[in-house]
Amino acid sequence: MEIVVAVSILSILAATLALRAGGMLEKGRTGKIVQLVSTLKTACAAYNADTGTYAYEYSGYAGTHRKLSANQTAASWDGPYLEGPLTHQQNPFASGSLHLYNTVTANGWLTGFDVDGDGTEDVTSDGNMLWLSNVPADAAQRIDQAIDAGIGGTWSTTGRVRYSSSSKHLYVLVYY
Ligand SMILES: [Ca+2]
Ligand SMILES: [Ca+2]
Repeated sequence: MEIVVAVSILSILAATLALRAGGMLEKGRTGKIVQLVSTLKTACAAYNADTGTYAYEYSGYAGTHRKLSANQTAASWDGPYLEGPLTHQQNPFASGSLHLYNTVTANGWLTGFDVDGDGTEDVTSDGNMLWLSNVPADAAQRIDQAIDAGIGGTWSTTGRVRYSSSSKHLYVLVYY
């Protein structure tokens, strides 16, 4: 009888610890993306101040497609603006990828961002948009809460963070 009770308590403890570890892992992933957005915002602002244009940075591409991390020939370019290239591994979700675009409508995924949540899109062309694939809905919502706190409307369609539950794509307006 006592052994049964002890085993039950142990399995409850193990389950609790596993849950807590899962929660911490999830928080770590969310934090990594929020941190990446902050780093990219600083880099994009500096690039824009120097060149008057919006940078793009595609993970896994050659230097000509990595305006923030690879040397560019334009005289006004004064980077690198990132410590290293943007890499697929900076998307912490399994098999996920990511790119930074210089338009918020990249690949026709979006028509724009309703930054203030009033129902009208405010940024519809030029701007830096970070795209991430394979983002689970619960993680997307946590990232939204971290960046879009207090913005009205539906969390997945308003503010600087947008999410498509069908494609599992997360879109973050980094700089505009
Ligand atoms: Ca608006
Ligand atoms: Ca949002």
